[in-house]
Amino acid sequence: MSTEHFDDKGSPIDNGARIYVAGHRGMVGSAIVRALKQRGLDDPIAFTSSELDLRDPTAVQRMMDRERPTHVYLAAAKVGGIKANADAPADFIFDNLMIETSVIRAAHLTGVSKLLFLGSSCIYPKVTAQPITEGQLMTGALEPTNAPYALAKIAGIELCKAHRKQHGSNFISAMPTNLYGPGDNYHPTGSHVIPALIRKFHKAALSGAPAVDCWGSGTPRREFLHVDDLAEACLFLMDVYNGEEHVNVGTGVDMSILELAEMIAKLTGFSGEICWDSSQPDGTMRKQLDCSRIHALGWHHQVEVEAGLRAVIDDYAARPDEARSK
Ligand code: GFB
Repeated sequence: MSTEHFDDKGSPIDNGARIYVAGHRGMVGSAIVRALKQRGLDDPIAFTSSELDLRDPTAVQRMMDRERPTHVYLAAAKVGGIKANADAPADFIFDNLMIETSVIRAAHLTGVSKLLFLGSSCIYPKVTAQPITEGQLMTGALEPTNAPYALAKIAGIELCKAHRKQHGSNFISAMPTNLYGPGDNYHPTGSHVIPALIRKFHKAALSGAPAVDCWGSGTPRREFLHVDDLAEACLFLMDVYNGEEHVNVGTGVDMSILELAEMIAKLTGFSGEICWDSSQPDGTMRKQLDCSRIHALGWHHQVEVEAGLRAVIDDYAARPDEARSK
């Protein structure tokens, strides 16, 4: 294992740690909580958005002063699929900037030992060499459908780096690829592609509909990571990584949206036609991550896409009708 990114500040989380998970009700935060519990750690410090508005720096500082966490997972974010981003760009940049600024600043002011900030693979240029290494950040223009969100996430990386540089804070950043898994958002238009297609194909299979409409051309490629794998990567990085540079987290394997649609059709039992609605955006054509850095540290994903999708679809199909819209 390379030690070039290590310094003497990091120490694995133990039972003396006071862990705060920001965003514990979201898909990523709840997976981190599951992973912490699997390790036998106590329930982390956590607040719902009605108990604490993370966009409010004063409220966040008050909470940090009171709770004095030692380790922070910053998994809270406003997230959504390609259309949600395009429809509400102001919310995506404002909410994310405010959350990051409030939590990272308060973590510094209360002397948090270590903080892990979570970003997204959309931080990279729209057109760039594949697979994408961490060093390709800010080497080209962003994808317009999610530039406000991406810029907020880039600001989060820089906030961590700046606090490290100026104050010696051990704040690290992880950039996951497209995620899926338990706790995903199945909103018909606001969700990401996996829950959107599960919802559409499952419904069509049940009703015997002859065709399902998918967005765009089907040719863009995406890399999909199960959120439980991401949670393990977060705990792993919290234990071993103390570097300034952000770390890509993915599988290293991508697939076209057409291939994804065919896989979800098969798994949901839909045998009709798959149609492509060219009035909807494709977004970036490819954003496959180079995961050499985290692989060299010793982490690899465990869940392959087909097995992960099967489990998620089984869970979705077993829900009562009214719970499928959530
Ligand atoms: O997952 P998704 O919404 O987000 O879309 P992005 C991925 C691809 O799936 C796009 C296509 O090419 C969509 O056109 N697609 C096909 C669909 N059918 C559907 C559908 O019914 N619903 C959806 N949602 N997509 C997001 C960013 O980009 O990814 C965020 O906007 C973030 O900022 C996130 O980075 C991970 O991968 O294009």
